[in-house]
Amino acid sequence: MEGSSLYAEHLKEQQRRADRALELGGYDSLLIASGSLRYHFLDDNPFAFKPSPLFRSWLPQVTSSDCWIAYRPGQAPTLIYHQPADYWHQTPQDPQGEWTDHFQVVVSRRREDAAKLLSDNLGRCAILGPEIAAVEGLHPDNPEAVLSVLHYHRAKKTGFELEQMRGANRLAARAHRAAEAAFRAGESEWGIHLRYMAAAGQGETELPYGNIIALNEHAAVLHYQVQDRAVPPAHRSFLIDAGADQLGYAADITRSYASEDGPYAELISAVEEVELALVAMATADQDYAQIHLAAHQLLAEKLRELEIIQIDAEEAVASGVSRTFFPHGVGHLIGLQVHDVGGFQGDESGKQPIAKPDGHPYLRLTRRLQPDYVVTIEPGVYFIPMLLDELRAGPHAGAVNWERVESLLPYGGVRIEDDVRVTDAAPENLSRNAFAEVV
Ligand SMILES: [Mn+2]
Repeated sequence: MEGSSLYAEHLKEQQRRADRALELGGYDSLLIASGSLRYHFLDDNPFAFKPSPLFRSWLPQVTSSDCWIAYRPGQAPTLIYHQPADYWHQTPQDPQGEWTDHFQVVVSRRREDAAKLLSDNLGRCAILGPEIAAVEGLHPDNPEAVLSVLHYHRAKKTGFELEQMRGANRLAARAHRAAEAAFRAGESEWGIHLRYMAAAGQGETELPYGNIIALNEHAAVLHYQVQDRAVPPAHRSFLIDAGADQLGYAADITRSYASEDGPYAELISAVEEVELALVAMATADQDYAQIHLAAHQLLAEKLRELEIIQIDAEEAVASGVSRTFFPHGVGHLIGLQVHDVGGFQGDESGKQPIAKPDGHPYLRLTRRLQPDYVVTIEPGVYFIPMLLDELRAGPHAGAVNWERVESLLPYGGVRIEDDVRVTDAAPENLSRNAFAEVV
């Protein structure tokens, strides 16, 4: 069965990475907590539980709290599987599935018992997990030397991980289609949000991040987190940044739609052209920070062509004017976390961080790309009143065609984002492939 061999290979790779991390950190063994429930203040309702990404990288199939993976190089890993005696909640099912062939499974009924159930001598042990997972005898210490190695190598996805990410993109693409239809049908942000979740088959606590469902001016709010219940008087523009999850792996996709032809629709086409050019740059050995700087240059050229600015692209980039319209990074690593770890690590030691380019504080990735890294590419152009006011009050006010900007303010902005796998040749566009499949 192909799926089974993919997981087995994936697990072997996690073990190789752990071997390396333990060697460099000077440890004999590794313990990884899935985590524990957190409660609202003065309340007995827990927050939605998300297993630690470190735990998920070994066992994405197990999503319950208070589990522990124990691993000593050369031996099969052990799973302390927390299955409490509890008639108030649905308890985790008995261990089943392919992964049980690869772990020695020990069931625990009380979270406090985890240390006692670890019969093996673990020697000097690095314990990874959130503080809240601590029980007697097991206190996470998260040694930096170990984490750095694991975080660095997470950028490169295994075949198993790529399969999950392709699947997550298919789920998201199907839901994006449903959301676009809801926009065209004149629904509210809330209504579009519900259609999205229904089509993805995922609720708010299952999606990898909060949906950004922005109509009209709201598209200028980069992480717009409201879903307005009211149907707006007009549907001019729609920006949707929404993903999906498959076994803990995220998709992160953004699309922008115009309700009619005109300058805003032209802007969408321009940003899409830029986005595709940037995606094509995502090849092996490419310095990702250069893709970000190229985004500024290419977007500034479009701003000039569309008569939004009235200075040359080079000048717009050098003076910082382009940052008023494109004030975020061009993308990030993606995997078990939407903004995956290790974006600035120059090597596995974590001691050689790669600085962001001056003046670009929001870039999340500065590494040189390698095959099987998965990154997002997400240029955008926005009309953000706060940033426009600053520009207008400063020395570069004359760079902008303010009449044009005023006419575009009611549309908010445009962002287009795909998830892209780097290869030795042309990149694999997970998002566009998914949209092509779900037509
Ligand atoms: Mn993103």
